[in-house]
Amino acid sequence: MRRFCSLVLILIFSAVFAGCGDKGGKSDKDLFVIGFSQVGSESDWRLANTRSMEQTFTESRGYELRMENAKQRQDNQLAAVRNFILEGVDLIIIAPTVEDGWETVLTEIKNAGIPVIILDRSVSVSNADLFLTNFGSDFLKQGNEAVKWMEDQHFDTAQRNLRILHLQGSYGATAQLLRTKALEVGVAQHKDWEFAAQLDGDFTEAKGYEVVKDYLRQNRDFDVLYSENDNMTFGAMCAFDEAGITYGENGRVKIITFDATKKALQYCLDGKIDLCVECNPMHGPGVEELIRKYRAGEEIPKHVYVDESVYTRKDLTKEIIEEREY
Ligand code: GZL
Repeated sequence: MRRFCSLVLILIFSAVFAGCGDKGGKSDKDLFVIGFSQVGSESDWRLANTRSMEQTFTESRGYELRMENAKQRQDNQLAAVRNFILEGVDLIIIAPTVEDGWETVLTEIKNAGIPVIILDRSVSVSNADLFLTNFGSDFLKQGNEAVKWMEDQHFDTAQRNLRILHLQGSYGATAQLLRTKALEVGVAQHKDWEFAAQLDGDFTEAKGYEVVKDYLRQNRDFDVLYSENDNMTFGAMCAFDEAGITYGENGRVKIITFDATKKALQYCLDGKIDLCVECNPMHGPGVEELIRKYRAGEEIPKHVYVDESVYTRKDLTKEIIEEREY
């Protein structure tokens, strides 16, 4: 009787999961199969990050990259990752939309015996053993670089405080949390700095334009735009243009932006943006090196930070911008 029940269960399981994940886990060409849950395609930075991963993990280099675009929704990521488990991929890479909500699914992946790399942003979990490594940027350092630049400008606050318009990225994303933390600590440490407003631009150009345009209907009284990514900055610049607000080196409002994509660097060279804080999206080669080390049984660090810099107009030339990968 027990054998009969086991046979029935196997038949039911096979029937239920037969349609799930139209790919088997193992590649039929003996490739190393990577399931990659990407945040979305919300910004130029993200497109460059996806391009770097796709250019690195190619079949000719022995990989099958299965990337799922979550369209900036964590529930899409959780579904994609659970499908990767069912497919039995060799490794999972997650670029998390937000930090919270990962404990359960990372435990499921661990129980399935599949290694996980957290890419770009971070996850907030009780046990760091739930992932191999977190490969990305030091976002707090990025924010602190911007605050230091503001300090070095020695803005004239004799008559009134320095007023900062803060355009924030997707709430709960590590890049937003830490770029915001750096600025909020900076404002707390400078009694002559204050927030004009903190607006949610969700890391997109459209939302950046929309929220700044709406803000400008009733408010014009600010001196600095601290924008947590280039695409929101581009949207804000468009709203400033429509409102007749000047900005950049010879304008009334100084602009700080994060990512330092080619388009932002060109605006910086043109004197339209004052500070570009680099956030390097070209993660592919560094992640592949970590995977090679892991597969060779070598120890890999829990956090790996990419090299990044900051740029003002005097640091840039047309040639430097043309040579950049993103
Ligand atoms: C930063 C990354 C952020 C970028 C934005 O590593 O998570 O998300 O700064 C992107 O452009 O949307």
